[in-house]
Amino acid sequence: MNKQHLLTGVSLATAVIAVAFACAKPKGPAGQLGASASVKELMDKRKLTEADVEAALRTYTPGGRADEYMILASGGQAGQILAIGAPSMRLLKVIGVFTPEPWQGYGYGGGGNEILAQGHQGDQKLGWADVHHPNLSETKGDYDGQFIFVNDKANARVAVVDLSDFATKQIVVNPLVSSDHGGAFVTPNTEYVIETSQYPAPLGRDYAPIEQYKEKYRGLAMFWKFDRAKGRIDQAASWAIELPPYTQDLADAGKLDSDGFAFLNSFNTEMAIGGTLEGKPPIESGASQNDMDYLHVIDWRKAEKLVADGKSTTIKGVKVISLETAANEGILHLIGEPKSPHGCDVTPDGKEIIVGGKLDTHATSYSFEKIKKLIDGKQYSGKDAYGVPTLDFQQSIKGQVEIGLGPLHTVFDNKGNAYTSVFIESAVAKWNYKDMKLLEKIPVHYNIGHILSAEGDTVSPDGNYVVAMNKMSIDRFSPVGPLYPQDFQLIDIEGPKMRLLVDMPIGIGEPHYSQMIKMDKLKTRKVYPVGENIYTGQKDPSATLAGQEKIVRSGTTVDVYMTAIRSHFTPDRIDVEEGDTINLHVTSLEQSEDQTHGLSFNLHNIDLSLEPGKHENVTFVASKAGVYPFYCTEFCSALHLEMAGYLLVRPKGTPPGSAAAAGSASAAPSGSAAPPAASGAAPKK
Ligand code: K7E
Ligand code: CUA
Repeated sequence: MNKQHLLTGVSLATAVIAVAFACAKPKGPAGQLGASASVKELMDKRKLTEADVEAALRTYTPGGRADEYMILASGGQAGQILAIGAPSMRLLKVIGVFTPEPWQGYGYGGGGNEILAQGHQGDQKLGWADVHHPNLSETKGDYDGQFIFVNDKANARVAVVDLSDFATKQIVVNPLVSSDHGGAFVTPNTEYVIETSQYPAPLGRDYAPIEQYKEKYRGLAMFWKFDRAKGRIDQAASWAIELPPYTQDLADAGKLDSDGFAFLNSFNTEMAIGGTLEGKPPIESGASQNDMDYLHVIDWRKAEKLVADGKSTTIKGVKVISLETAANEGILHLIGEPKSPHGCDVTPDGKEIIVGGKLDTHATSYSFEKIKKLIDGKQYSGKDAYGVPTLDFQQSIKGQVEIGLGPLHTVFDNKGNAYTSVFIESAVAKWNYKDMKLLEKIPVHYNIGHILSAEGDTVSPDGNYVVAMNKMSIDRFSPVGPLYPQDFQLIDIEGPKMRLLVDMPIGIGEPHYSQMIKMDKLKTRKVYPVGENIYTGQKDPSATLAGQEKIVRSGTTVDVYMTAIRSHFTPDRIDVEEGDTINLHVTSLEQSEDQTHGLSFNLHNIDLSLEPGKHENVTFVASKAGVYPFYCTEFCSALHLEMAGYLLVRPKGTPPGSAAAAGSASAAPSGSAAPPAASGAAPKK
């Protein structure tokens, strides 16, 4: 290593290391190396610089100590959400959201199947999603730690995850559009979860020839009404606004001064429709002709009132404010924005909207005050092709800052600084949005997409960390084949200079966005009350307590009321006939923290996770005669391997306990092979 650097480096690191050395004075037997020598030796051996050691001291979090923050990151194509501790950047959990997740028993027979089924579309049983933007629920513009919402760009869906148990409780399908992007953004009191479309298509998902793009294809802003008491989106109370077929992109909700408004940008106002084989320009270049696209300014409170007054039409069961009404009633205004815009981020005070253009070198700050004045005075610069009033760009902006090539997304600290991801340059640009000055740039590795900051989308960001979410990671990690992990880079922004602290590989998908919440805002449950159905939040009607276990047969239907507790299932034998339908109801009787059981059935694609108290219901058909072991899949106790049982499926027409069923010539004793608690042919309740 560079000894020169060690000797001459004058930095905080020196002090920090000196302290570390001092604190690590040896207490061991004489003859051992002094601690300072051994730390230096370690640094030599591991080729660590002072900066490395300082970064380690700032991020290392010993076991038993909680991280200060949690990052809730999009799982990208995995369709999940990742929970990551910060500053340690340790992965805590991958939450099953749109994609079945076997460890959590999500989508392998239990109640998670019903949640996933909410997201199916017609005959399409979707088994994945392209998750882009997780958004935490807010109260008065501050993360409240209760819920997180995410959108599925590929299939226009939004999911609700309850942060009291980190489980997905609802998936809603947008019946009007086929893809989304500007989502899932919440209004400051989570009145609405906003989801805006990406690729225009006929509303209601009907067919229209692409040649009728301008007449028939449309964009949309969906306002999903959130019922906080129920913890679910209320689909019947949700509504939408029809938008022109500009490819709407990111969105953000206004706050404080701009509360009641939503902002979304767009690209392809050229309305290019491709046709490369037909000799037309590809969408990519067709969509990049104009120097300006349109920032959409939506007055959602006004829109809400119009819907309440019945001034909407209904498409596929959703109340929709038509483009014409939106234009005429002052719901929607458009302002030019340069060039191929992507990010659209409202400042913590709600006074400005920052837009980054992928093919631009500026970040542009729009002044909400100016916009509001123009709207209130009806000072329009004109109208777009659909009759939507437009506002003059120069009169709407506060200014522009030259920050580098390919600015995308912007987050904020508590000192009036903005941090913009600069994609083409692979950098984070720090600039002050009060006096519009570029302050500093730091390289990141590589091709940064989104950026996140601690409590960054609230009215009061913390100002200590940002994370660069990089698309590429060449030379950053050990090779794992041609598909490289993405790279999260934690950056310390507390001091006058930004400092890169640590890289975290994300090996599950392309996370687009994430949010970072103070850990102490999360009020997480440790166990469920015995018998809770976590998908309804109620005690399940089939919850089974100790001593109530039974098997109830009614014709070809067999109801099994089962309990699980260290280290047995009761009953542990289920004797049925080929073709029988089994309704399995299983309750974990555990109430000790972290005492989870699993329940899997051989060859039936059933795998449940039974956290303490949890109840699950599974229905399946015993379609083929045979002997199917079931067992606990969590190593729960010393006798975990013994936590097992048998599903015995007799060939059709074979009476219970019949030795003939086994092909034996000898007579079998009569009687039932069902467990002692079986109650015969009692009708299903
Ligand atoms: Cu990848 Cu927000 Cu979908 Cu930008 S988006 S990077
Ligand atoms: Cu229960 Cu292993």
